[in-house]
Amino acid sequence: VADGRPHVVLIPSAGMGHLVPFGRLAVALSSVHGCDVSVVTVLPTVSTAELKHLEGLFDAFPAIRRLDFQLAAFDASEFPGADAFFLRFEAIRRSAPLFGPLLAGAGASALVTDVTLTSIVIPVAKEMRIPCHILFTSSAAMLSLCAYFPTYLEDNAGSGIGDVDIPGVFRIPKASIPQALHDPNHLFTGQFVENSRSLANAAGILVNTFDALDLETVAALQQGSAVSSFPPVFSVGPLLPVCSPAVNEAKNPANYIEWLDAQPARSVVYVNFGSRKAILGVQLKELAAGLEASGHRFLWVVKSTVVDKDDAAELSELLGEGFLERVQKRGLVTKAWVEQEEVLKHESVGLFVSHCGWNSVTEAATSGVPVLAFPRMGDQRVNAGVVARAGLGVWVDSWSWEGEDWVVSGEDLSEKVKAMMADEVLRKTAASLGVAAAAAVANGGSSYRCLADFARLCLA
Ligand code: BUP
Repeated sequence: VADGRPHVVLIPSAGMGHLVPFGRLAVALSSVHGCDVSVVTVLPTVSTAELKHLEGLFDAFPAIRRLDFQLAAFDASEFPGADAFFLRFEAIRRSAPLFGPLLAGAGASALVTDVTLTSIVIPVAKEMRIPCHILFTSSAAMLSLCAYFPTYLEDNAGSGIGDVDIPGVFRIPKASIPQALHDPNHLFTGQFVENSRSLANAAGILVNTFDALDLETVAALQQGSAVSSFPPVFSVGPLLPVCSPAVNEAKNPANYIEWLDAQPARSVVYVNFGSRKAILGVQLKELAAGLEASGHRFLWVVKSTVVDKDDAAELSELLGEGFLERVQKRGLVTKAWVEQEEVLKHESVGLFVSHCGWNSVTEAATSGVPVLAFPRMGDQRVNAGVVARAGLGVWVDSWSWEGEDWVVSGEDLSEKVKAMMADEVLRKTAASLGVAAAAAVANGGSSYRCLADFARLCLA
């Protein structure tokens, strides 16, 4: 603690879904809640998007310090075919012995680590007597699954994964349990179970959510219904976008904001499945057919590779011959990064077709834009359940993955889009969630107070 200000060191892991909320937390703690903040940074990043995000953050907020972390040598050939982001989690985890010297040099008074690193950072923090908190970057529903999962495995040893009935929360159907967790030998499963077992040793858990989205689940965790002796849970969301041009990427060549400016209010369907996973060619073509058949205007961010650096395919090749020409008057398709918060806030946007990465869900809620949930992997089906329960959107849970070969037909997609664009009740419910989100983070709101309590705790 310097000059009465706590020094909070943030330890994010890989992928935009994890990095974005850490950046937002860094800004909120540093600019609003009187903390000195450092962010542990591993270079090179897995994706270009992460690198640009970090550069923009440090440029725009010089008060936030960058704490470079050199990974230990790591032989990825042990995990043939593994996802690049999971490999990075593992590389950071195996560099655990290097965290002690890094943190000692930094003079940290509190740590906030990503959940993917919990089991390796908490022991280091304990030895150094630094309180270690977690920023959980997904929904409280997913946190409850994470917390309860080790108990579930013990109670159901040898019988495989089925529906998971979380005491005091709700039943998460088998089909919504992240795919990797069905395979006990998966790299992610080992990391997940170890981290889950360590959650109880954290000083506190910050969740990027707010009462109108996740109140009952957070209450169940607080009351110890899901697991006993759970650490305090702070609902601090929605963590607000960092509004600085320096944090935004170089201008998208598609000039999408100018294009949105020219569209009527709430007439555009915005389609973006996140930064983390490629979409099969056959599904891309069905999506194209569905958007075309819906008759609505659309802005579509297409991603066809897992890591953005590898993405060289032409749009015309990906979406089928003649598609771009046929929709050119009412559709804008781009492979480049768009500033999603800016898009969602734009008054021409009336619907968000989303994979339900948790940041995307919180951004839609903040902007009061209805979501057509189209979850694909990981925590996304659990998050889609939150979207549907909170009334933020609609989830057709039969739109499921089947291995990697799932496909939703263009016809089904188009019918759903048409119905949702015409649904005034849904629009009003989503708008009311936007109002609730703004109230939660305003000075004195529930999430504002939780973050202030957390900052005070770091000072103690
Ligand atoms: Br793609 C894309 N613009 O074009 P999620 C993403 N984003 O601003 P993910 C853009 O990246 P996981 C783009 O606003 C959100 O803050 C988006 O996070 C931003 O999904 C973030 O929504 C993406 O959590 O991660 O990246 O698939 O699945 O790990 O949650």
